[in-house]
Amino acid sequence: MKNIAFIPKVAQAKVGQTVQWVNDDAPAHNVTYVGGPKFTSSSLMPPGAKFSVKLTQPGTIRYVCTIHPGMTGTIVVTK
Ligand SMILES: [Cu+2]
Repeated sequence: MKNIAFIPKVAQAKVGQTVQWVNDDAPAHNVTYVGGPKFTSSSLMPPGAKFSVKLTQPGTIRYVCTIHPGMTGTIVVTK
């Protein structure tokens, strides 16, 4: 997370991999599940906080930061 955005906005990953978000920004953010393969959303992440999710099934994950409108991200998970 940087400049009120998820970077990259769209990521590719494989089942079995773990994705990690790092808040490399000044404001706090969160990672909130919207759709696709289910994961448990993060709590509020202050600057420097890390959050990870293990990818267990294929599909297109959509998530947002609920604090900042337009701060959205996608992970395309393939086998
Ligand atoms: Cu945010």
